[in-house]
Amino acid sequence: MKKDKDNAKDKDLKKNLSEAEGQTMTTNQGLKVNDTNNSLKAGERGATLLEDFILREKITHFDHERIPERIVHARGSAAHGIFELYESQEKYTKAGIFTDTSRKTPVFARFSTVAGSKGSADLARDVRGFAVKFYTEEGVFDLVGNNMPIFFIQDAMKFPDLIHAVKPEPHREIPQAASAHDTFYDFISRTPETMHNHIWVMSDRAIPRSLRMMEGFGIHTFRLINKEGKSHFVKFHWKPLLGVKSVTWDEAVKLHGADSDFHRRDLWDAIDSGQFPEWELGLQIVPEEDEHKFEFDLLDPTKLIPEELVPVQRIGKMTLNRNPDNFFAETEQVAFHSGHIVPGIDFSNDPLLQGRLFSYTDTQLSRLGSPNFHEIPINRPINPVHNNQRDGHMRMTINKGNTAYFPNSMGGGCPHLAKMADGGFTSYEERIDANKVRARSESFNDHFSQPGIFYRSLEDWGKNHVADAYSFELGKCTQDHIKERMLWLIEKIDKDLAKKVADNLGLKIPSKIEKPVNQAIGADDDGTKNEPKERKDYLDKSEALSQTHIKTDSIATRKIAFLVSDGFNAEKATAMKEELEKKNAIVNLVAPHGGTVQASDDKKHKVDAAIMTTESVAFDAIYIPGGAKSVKALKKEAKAKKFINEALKHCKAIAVDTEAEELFDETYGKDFKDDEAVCINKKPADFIKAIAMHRNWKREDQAKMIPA
Ligand code: HDD
Repeated sequence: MKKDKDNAKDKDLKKNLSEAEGQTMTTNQGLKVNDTNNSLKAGERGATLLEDFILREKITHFDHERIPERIVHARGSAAHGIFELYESQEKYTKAGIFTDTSRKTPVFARFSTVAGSKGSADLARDVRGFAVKFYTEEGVFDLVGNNMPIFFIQDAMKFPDLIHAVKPEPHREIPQAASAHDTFYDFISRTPETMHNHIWVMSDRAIPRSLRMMEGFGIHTFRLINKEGKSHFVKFHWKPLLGVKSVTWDEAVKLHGADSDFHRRDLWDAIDSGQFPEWELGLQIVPEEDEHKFEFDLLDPTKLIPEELVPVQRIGKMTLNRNPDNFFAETEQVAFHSGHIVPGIDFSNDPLLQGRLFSYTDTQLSRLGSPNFHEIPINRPINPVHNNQRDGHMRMTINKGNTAYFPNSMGGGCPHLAKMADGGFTSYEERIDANKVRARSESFNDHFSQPGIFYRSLEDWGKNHVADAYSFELGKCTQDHIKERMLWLIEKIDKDLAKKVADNLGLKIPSKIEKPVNQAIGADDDGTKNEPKERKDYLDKSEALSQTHIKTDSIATRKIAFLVSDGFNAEKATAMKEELEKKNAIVNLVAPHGGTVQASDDKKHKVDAAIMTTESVAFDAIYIPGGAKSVKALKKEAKAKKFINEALKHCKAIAVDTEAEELFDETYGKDFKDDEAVCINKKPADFIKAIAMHRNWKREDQAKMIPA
């Protein structure tokens, strides 16, 4: 897909673009500068004069360059793109983006981790934020979701507690971007509603291979409102066309050091090379009259609607096709808000969503520093803004006229109000007749059934990874009573899982824990109203919850390391490269030294990475071409063997030419020659098939023994 020249947001942003090419340097006041290296001094050896306004301007601006990082989701990467609708959804909604198939709605999507600071590593075990700003003709619509379909808590009132528990412990600011510590588990073991989101975080979903290979979810139940004013409940889904793929925990840990910007780089490079990431937008629609037909409450954000019960209808596609021009101006200053909606979309009473509606504008006031943050180019809508809000810090708009109130006659009654028929927004008229109470519905009390469905839906390897993750995380905690409480809760989800984790921790699963189980709920009279219910297995499995439900044979953008040295077999390597590149994979020559390597055809080939500057975790697969001299040189490189051993351990595809087998035999490769994803002297097509598997998990039990 080509970049869309008519993208209205791109045009709008152009008004603020600044390019220095061919321009003279000036101060912020436009004064031409002829020396930016030396301050004004009394004599060449000082002292510096206070008069030096050029020095003062430069230093003052620098001193104030930083703004507070986001309180959560501080680490993020973003891109521009468009959303296109397949088919009108007017039956359900009057929103233009969901009814007008001729539109290409500009979007800006930001992906993030939750717990870490702005400079933390991309591969932290964490939920990923998945926030999309749609610049629609009727105003901005933000879908501020995550890569998991449920949330940790049921009421926004608990959000500060959750975040305080997961962030680094306050006395010594440790650990960074990690949930594996006492305060987090102290909190969640006393808050059983967290168990569903938590088991997702223990799964491979929390360590994606790429931001381009993860699903997105709006999480809450929202409403769609059609022209007749009829409401349907809706859940939003993003389905990645590249499938849902993850790395192993061992890779994640190694990537922290090898390339802590792994996801950011991957997103940037893919878009830069024209391999635009794509997601289909899916809707799960529930008619109002079916609100109470489920085993769970639609307003409870710790529950998903299994796709077996309500299928996801794919209604359109988002394509990210342009990298930002400036990280700070766009990715850092973008301000999302789940309360930014357009006519045709409305909220439900989900108590988590209701609280979010307050938080997002509020946080921008300290983060971006002014109620005028909507004027920042990345945040302003593409349609005109007119109202009587005025002034404030850093106001950009120059409002003309002498009226800033409504109603008025002196301003001709303008800006005038919009009738509903002309797109004026009115909230859905839901009837509410209730007592004012500070309480939680008992329909929110089931915390173990859906984590059970999720766990049972995983493949065996996925289940093993969950057990390993719980064992790692709890193993990092120091307090046994916290671990035991967690074991008691995990057993409510799945007995075998709890047993495995308990064995790894060297602890026993307690048969009972002190009451009340659920301390997250207020002290209601006898403390039992919101005690968690026993698990109910109303669904054994849901295929959509396993990573393999989105099938793809694509190897596009997969990175393949060719391990070579001088004298490598040019003919074979070139043939392999051509086939891989036809499928849009990326080939990198990795050699013992930088510069170039001379192949068997005497031609010089540019080395993409000297082996000491990279690691096998940065690649999806390895190919070792033959060439006696090259193989001999690689045999002397311990790092080349480490490369191969790690790729084997991480269950990746490896192709080896016959001539290179003697190198392979000096690694643990010798024990894996019959492996489905190890291609010894096979055709490129076989290797491509092996790469498309993403990982040969069947290898994992044996590969775990490799001490790499
Ligand atoms: Fe939130 C940022 C997603 C609950 C308060 N949130 C933020 C971002 C994402 C989410 C993706 C980063 C947006 C960006 O890229 O700039 N948050 C969620 C989801 C939630 C959720 C999916 C539950 C379903 N959040 C939530 C609650 C509260 C907040 C309950 C407070 C009551 N979230 C915030 C915030 C942030 C934020 C403090 C920090 C930076 C920002 O808003 O702009 O207001």
